[in-house]
Amino acid sequence: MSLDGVYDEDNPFSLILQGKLPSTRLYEDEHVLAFLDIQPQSKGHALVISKWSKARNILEMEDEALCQVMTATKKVAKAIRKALNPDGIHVAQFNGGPAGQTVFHLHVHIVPRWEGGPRGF
Ligand code: DGP
Repeated sequence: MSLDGVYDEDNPFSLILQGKLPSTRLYEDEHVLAFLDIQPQSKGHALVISKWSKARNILEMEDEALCQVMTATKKVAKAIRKALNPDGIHVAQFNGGPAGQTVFHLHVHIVPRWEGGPRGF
């Protein structure tokens, strides 16, 4: 899937927001949701999404939604640090299939990393 195209209301993260797919929720407010990744790269691997934006990637995302997602990302990363005490934290976001994106509802990965563990991505 390239950077062009239309938003698919049946993508997994849309289904989670519609309550049609379960998720392990870590944080939410009226604008964003953070939940655990089902294919974690490490313990505590979380994803942050907008609840209202239909942006597939960062190029499409409204500045307001992007600010909300990134502010929540910082909040969740801090909570993960407190809970799991990692030595580092990846914050990653992919745009388009050739860049590694597989779910086309913009999301930010928060991946805790430990000394001696895999670096991932
Ligand atoms: P990306 O490659 O950036 O598009 O990452 C998509 C991530 O989403 C990948 O790490 C696996 C995860 N994922 C895919 N489907 C689901 C799902 O239904 N639930 C949850 N919690 N995570 C999902």
